[in-house]
Amino acid sequence: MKSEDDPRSENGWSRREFGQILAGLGVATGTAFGGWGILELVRPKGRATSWRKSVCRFCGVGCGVRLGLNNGVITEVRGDEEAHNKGVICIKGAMLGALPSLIGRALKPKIRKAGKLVEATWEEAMSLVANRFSDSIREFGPDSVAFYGSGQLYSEETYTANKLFKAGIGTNNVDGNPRLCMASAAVGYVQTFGNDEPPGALEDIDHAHCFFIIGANPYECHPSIFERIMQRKRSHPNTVLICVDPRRTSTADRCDLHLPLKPGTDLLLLNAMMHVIVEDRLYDRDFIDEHVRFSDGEDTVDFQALESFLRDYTPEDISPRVGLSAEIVRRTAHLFARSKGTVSLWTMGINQRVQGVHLNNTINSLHLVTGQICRPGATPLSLTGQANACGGVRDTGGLAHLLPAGRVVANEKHRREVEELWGVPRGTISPTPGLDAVNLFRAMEDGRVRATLVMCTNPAQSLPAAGRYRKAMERCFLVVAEAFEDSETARFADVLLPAALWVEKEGVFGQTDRRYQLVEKVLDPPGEARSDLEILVDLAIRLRHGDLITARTPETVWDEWRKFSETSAYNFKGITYDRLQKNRGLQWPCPNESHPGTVRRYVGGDDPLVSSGKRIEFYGQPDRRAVVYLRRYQESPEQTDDEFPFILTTGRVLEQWHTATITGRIPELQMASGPARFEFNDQDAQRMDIQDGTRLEVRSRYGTVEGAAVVTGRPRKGTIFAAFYDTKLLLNIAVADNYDAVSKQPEYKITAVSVRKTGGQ
Ligand SMILES: Nc1nc2c(c(=O)[nH]1)N[C@H]1C(S)=C(S)[C@@H](COP(=O)(O)OP(=O)(O)OC[C@H]3O[C@@H](n4cnc5c(=O)[nH]c(N)nc54)[C@H](O)[C@@H]3O)O[C@H]1N2
Ligand SMILES: Nc1nc2c(c(=O)[nH]1)N[C@H]1C(S)=C(S)[C@@H](COP(=O)(O)OP(=O)(O)OC[C@H]3O[C@@H](n4cnc5c(=O)[nH]c(N)nc54)[C@H](O)[C@@H]3O)O[C@H]1N2
Ligand code: SF4
Ligand SMILES: [Mo]
Repeated sequence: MKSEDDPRSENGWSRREFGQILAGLGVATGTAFGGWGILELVRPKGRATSWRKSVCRFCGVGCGVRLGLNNGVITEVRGDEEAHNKGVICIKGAMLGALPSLIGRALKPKIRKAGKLVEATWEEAMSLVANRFSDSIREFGPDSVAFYGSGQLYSEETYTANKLFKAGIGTNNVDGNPRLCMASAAVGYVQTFGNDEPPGALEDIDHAHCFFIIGANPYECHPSIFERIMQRKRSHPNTVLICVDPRRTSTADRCDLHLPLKPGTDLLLLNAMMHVIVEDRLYDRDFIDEHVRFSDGEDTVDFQALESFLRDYTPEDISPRVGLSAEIVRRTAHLFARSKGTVSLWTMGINQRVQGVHLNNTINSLHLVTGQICRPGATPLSLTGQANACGGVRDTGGLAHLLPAGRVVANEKHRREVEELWGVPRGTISPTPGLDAVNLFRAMEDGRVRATLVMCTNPAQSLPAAGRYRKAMERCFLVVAEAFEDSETARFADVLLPAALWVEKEGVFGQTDRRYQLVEKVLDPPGEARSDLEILVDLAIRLRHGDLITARTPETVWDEWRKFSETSAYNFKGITYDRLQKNRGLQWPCPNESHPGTVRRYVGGDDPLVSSGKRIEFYGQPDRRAVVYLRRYQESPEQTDDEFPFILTTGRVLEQWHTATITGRIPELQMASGPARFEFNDQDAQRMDIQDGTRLEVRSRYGTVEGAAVVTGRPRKGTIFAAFYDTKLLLNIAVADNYDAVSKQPEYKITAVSVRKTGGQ
């Protein structure tokens, strides 16, 4: 839909201008990161007369940017030298200035009448929404309605939605796209340390001697972090970069060691690394004695239990199953354990797996056993995906099983505490955890959930097994708050609410390393678009929960949430709007307004929550010890067979953001990425006589999609890769929806498929 011949992509650019842009992109995407700056020059719009600080709204790095303004238009975007990214931004960040003027914005509310979406007033639209929600709650109970949100909403917005649904309406059916993204990392941290969010920080990159990058492609997905890694490598050439990915990605190209393992076998590799660490005595006995407890998942066990558990994971035994030599496994374990500081970085190749939680546990464990933690340059640093998945959703508890600031629905004490903080009667919050993403859409299918507010996410394209859930959406009264009127999900809307985006509204983003930053309002929203917070407040009042939702502006909501955090390990009481206006972000814990924020958690002298006199204290656990779990490998349910001989793995490309509702309209980005294609290994391509452009039908147990091939030689043999941004391909129709039993995060990375040539190029 968003191809070069799509009028939306033109934006009045001449052929000659495209030529210039492409020349710029050749530099940008091909080689040096320095080249990215060139892109800032390709869209001259006149001179800036004033500058405002802001934050990129795309990935979880949360780069600081400076916006040049002239007459209500963003004329220039630059990386902010004073922010943590030290002026580095990627091409998506460089294109931020285009956002407010993109065509296709939703400008007026719309209501479905006789099958068609027709314009309506806000009053008509919101009273219809409130009536349908009220009717459903009255007739079928509070659990017949739901909120499906996003790691791209501001913290104030998710906090308000969570409070309205859990304490007002009385349902825990509050979930969102972070379930698809960060759930395994969050559960992994909680199980290991007793608290969510990373112990370390981006600053650790500047001190590391070894980077263990597993299931992540930061060159394309967290570019300014990858540039920071390369800066470390340039200044300290002995720094070792290891990449574990079944594809030779642009990240792997720049690493010293690439381990192209078979998709889905990482836990075999990690356990074998642990085996080598124990066998070769590379562990840190003192650190273990002081700070670590071992567990088999049920009971506390001793070090001998770990040793005997690891007998099944010798590098030689696992080698054929993982598809790596025993030698490279041993070498990796030695590099990891013996470096003066190892930073692990991982994202969706680990989280989006049926053993996502166990994989997260085991990465944390490798750091604990080797003592590669709680000192500069040594830390397990899970990279977050969206700009506000951490602060906005994990911290505010905007998921079906969570309550704010590390509390959980299933714990009665936690429910009582939250009820008290929110001033609602005991027993208001339902003791039943709500529906996670996949199960929420399954409940629409069979009519258990009858009305849903979808806000700032595009599930019709981003959910796995999307064909099934698109049908389910047809059966539900779907309210979609969206910035663009033609997103895939907008097609299923019964009511479409036009939303303000990014600097058209105000709010806080919380990124990867517990860093909160304020995005200030710089422009007015177009047409009749409103902020998501305004929409939620309006809904609350109409549903007669106005006395619960009394904070109604971003800053007052923030102040309420800030106070709420004070009684928890997520304490950020000291992070006020005033400070965030002056600063380029602050890291919590930050208990009072004179506290500078915490870079390294659990470290005495840095983290204010560590007991005085302690050098390191894992205070999240009752015995103050972090837990090393013995986690057995299990095969993915998606295995190849004669019918489905390939593994399809999925992900992203540098220039496109998720479902491309935004980036697909920016010609520079659209032209750079082109349409999404199925990437093949040379041997597979040769065997099947597949060339660049060969048309294919890719079929799985979930659905069939059609697209073109490209022979990049990057995926390992038997594996094909495709990105999910392209609405013409709608890849997720074919992607499996198996999920981790604990985190409920779907396994987007592993689907067994068949490949058939359909003829034509
Ligand atoms: N350009 C761009 N950047 C983004 C985004 C975007 O849409 N576009 N989205 C943001 C978001 S929300 C997220 S969550 C992150 C995602 O960031 P990443 O996780 O880095 O990106 P992905 O491409 O989803 O997947 C990463 C890698 O996992 C590999 N992989 C697949 N299966 C396996 C496996 O079994 N084991 C291992 N070890 N690796 C495997 C894939 O080959 C892929 O290279 O990116 C963020 N940044
Ligand atoms: N195959 C495959 N599928 C995947 C993944 C994968 O790796 N492989 N990764 C998964 C992951 S990690 C993620 S995070 C999801 C992301 O999936 P989605 O969240 O569905 O993707 P986005 O395109 O970011 O959708 C955000 C929507 O919000 C709209 N929007 C932007 N700003 C605002 C705003 O301020 N307010 C409102 N109301 N709307 C706004 C945008 O126009 C866009 O349509 O995809 C998941 N799907
Ligand atoms: S690295 Fe991420 S946050 Fe930084 S400019 Fe690029 S997309 Fe934006
Ligand atoms: Mo994500």
